[in-house]
Amino acid sequence: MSYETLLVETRGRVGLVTLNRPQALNALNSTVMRELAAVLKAFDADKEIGAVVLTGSEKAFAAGADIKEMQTLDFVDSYLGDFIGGWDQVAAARKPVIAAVSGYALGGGCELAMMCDIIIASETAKFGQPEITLGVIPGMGGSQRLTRAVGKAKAMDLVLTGRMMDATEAERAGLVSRVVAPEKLMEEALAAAEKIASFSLPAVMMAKEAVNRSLEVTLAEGLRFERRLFHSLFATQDQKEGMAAFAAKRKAEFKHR
Ligand code: CO8
Repeated sequence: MSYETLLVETRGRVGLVTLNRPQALNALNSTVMRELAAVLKAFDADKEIGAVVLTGSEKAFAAGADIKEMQTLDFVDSYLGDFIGGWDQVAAARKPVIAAVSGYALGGGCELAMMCDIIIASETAKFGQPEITLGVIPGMGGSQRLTRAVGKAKAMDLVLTGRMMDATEAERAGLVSRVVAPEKLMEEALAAAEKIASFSLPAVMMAKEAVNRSLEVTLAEGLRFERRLFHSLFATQDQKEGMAAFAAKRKAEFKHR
């Protein structure tokens, strides 16, 4: 399948998706987001894929929603047309998605990275929610996921001033999990994805589901959910294999991966 705005390839058990609108610094529009939802759905259904890496260009992961396409929208159009409705499908991916971020991740670009499960940043990465400078506010989680990731103080600072945060600050704040040299970004992200894809897929998917659940429910509910998933994994051959391999001091050969 070919895409207008994405480059899609596989590297072993890893799906690699590259945003490809260089003329607009990978600005996001409905075509990008529809194609992204479709490719992630296809990877979810593909038994040969265990994890996905989403990246942009060296200069920009994505510089936000496409301002030129948005500028003439009015309230009734955007409300009746459900503008950006369904753009959050990335967060519904069931397999892990790693955002490999180089350069600008602004507005919708930062929100897109936050819909992924892990953000690995190049030292050149710049994160921000500059919507306030355009007379609007974040529309796809910038006020919600960012606040959960970095806390109220820094989220308010970024959302109200529109300033950018560099990779060091983003790591310190807890938005990104690793910062690497620009030339190491893809190597690091692909290696992390390969590592994840080498494990038992049901365990990986349940681990993702459990961590995400913690953001939505009370601690007691979250702990109950985790315990059910934990117990259920003892019904898999991969649990037998993983623990037998440990006891025999050999590498596990997971069946469901
Ligand atoms: N939309 C459309 N075009 C863009 C965007 C954008 N967000 N960002 C950059 N471009 C275009 C520029 O217009 C320019 O095009 P052209 O060559 O035709 O003039 C080209 O990309 C290169 O950009 P610059 O010349 O501006 O490059 P610079 O290196 O000088 O500056 C910046 C880079 C700082 C990133 C600058 O381009 C910039 O400030 N961009 C806008 C950033 C922004 O405000 N983003 C937030 C947008 S609003 C938003 O995202 C709402 C989110 C709603 C939900 C989305 C869910 C996914």
